[in-house]
Amino acid sequence: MAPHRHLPALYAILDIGLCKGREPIAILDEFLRAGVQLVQLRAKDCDSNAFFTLAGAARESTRRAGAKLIVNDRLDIALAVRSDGVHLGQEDLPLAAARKIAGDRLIVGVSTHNLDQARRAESDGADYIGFGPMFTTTTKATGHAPRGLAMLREIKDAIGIPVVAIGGIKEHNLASVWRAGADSAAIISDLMGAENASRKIQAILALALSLQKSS
Ligand code: TZP
Ligand code: MG
Repeated sequence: MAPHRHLPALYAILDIGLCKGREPIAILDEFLRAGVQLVQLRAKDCDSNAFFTLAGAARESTRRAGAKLIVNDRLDIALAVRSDGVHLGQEDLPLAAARKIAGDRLIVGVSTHNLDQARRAESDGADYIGFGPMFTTTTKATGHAPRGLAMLREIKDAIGIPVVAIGGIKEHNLASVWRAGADSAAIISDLMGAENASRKIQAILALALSLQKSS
């Protein structure tokens, strides 16, 4: 994989709906200071204008930190702020259409929930897949039962592009997900709700290092 498409072991998601009155960019900066190398910006309840403004600020912070920024859902905003990538769900713009517009300028990730979707995402040219929900999560009503580690392993064995596991992943079960073959683990609530996010991130990155996961 081209170096600029490399995914670190921790895929942090900054969810604007979980900021609890805190300034989103201050949270992002704390993540980055603690060593996060890739952040997805997820803003389900923002209008386009607010999402664009936030994404622009997130772009500045991530660029300063030398970290990657992935914009969730919105290819237009990803392109407008020159993020590193965009993340698309099964109900978002189809991958082929996104590729036609973005060409090779963006990392394009696709959410998948089963083997068929994972294979299709790979053959349609995704740079990585999200796969989950791994475990029970209350952050998103996914409509899917937890997939578990055995299915993660099956997916990893079946495809060649990086797999980002997502859903219910926390500091305490993270190692199991990496050991089952996830190239990266996406975390929302365990980071957004952390009393001390810096300490949690540093512990997670130390764990990744001890398991020889790249960051
Ligand atoms: N997609 C599948 S599960 C999920 C998303 C966005 C939510 C993950 O959040 P958490 O808090 O890390 O379980
Ligand atoms: Mg989406």
